[in-house]
Amino acid sequence: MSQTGPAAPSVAQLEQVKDAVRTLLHQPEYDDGSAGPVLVRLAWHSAGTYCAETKTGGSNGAGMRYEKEGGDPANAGLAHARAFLEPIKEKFSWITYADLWCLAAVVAIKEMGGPEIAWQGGRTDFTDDTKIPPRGRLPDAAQGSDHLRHIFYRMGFNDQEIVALSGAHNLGRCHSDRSGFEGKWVNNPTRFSNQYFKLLLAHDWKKKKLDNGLEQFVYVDEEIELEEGEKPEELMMLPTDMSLLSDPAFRTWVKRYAEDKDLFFDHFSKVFAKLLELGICRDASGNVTNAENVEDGYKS
Ligand code: HIF
Repeated sequence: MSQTGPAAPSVAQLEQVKDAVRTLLHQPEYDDGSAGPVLVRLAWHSAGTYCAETKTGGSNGAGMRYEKEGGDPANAGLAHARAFLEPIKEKFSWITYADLWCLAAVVAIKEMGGPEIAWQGGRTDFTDDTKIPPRGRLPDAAQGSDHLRHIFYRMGFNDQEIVALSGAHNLGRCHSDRSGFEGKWVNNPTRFSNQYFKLLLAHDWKKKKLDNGLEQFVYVDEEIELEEGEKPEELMMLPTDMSLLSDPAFRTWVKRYAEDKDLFFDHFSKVFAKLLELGICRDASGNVTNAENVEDGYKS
């Protein structure tokens, strides 16, 4: 039997939460001064466990609150994002963690200069860890295009959508104590733009082996004039990022998004909205129908 979820919050209630997220984004002591990028990664990892065939995983449940999912090495560092949001959850206890994580990413992307992304609430939080899917569903950055297709086709995305999503690596950075990779993709990692695609195409990225044995790709702008004592800035790409260049079907979209920021924003907005809806079943009025009966598993 399917039931509808809790009553939808009013527009004013939602605005209060969005305002609170906007305020917390400013974190001068953290990374590049913004909580935005890690909040985007939190939302993506909450949704990116989805499997279209078995209808398991996805953004319902907020499973990362449990060790089974939160302790997955693929989610290393996301405790920071969850901690940033905790005071908001305390203040607005009516919103579920699952909704808050997705909404925070939508607010963050917009605040960082990105597009408006359609968002619908109604997700519920698991009350135990039994519905959490097995680990191993998130992508491994050390691999290539076959792996990307395997992971993202499982969620129901196509090649164009994979490339559009990838533009989110315009934001944030890699941390040696989280993924083991190091550095940021673009010079300004708290500004959403199509710079990631432009840089991918513009530079001759060189393979660099890190002390931990991982390989990433780097570019150092040697032309740039430096002040005394300043070190040239090194930008990075993951092996998975580089596979967007070497794979012809992916590369076509990299070029289009590098040339046309509006097209990228339009496609990104649609595909990120789709990502956040993974695993959420709604009736014709938009009410979530898998929210209250998660104990029975996902039913479409
Ligand atoms: Fe990421 N991603 N991602 N990612 N990601 C990292 C960081 C961010 C992959 C690997 C990594 C997407 C896809 C993929 C963000 C957003 C998105 C890191 C570094 C790795 C290794 C983590 C760390 O060390 O802190 C792989 C292999 C992906 C498949 C292509 C999405 C499209 C690009 C879906 C997406 O939205 C964001 C934002 C960050 C920055 C986090 C931060 O803390 O700054």
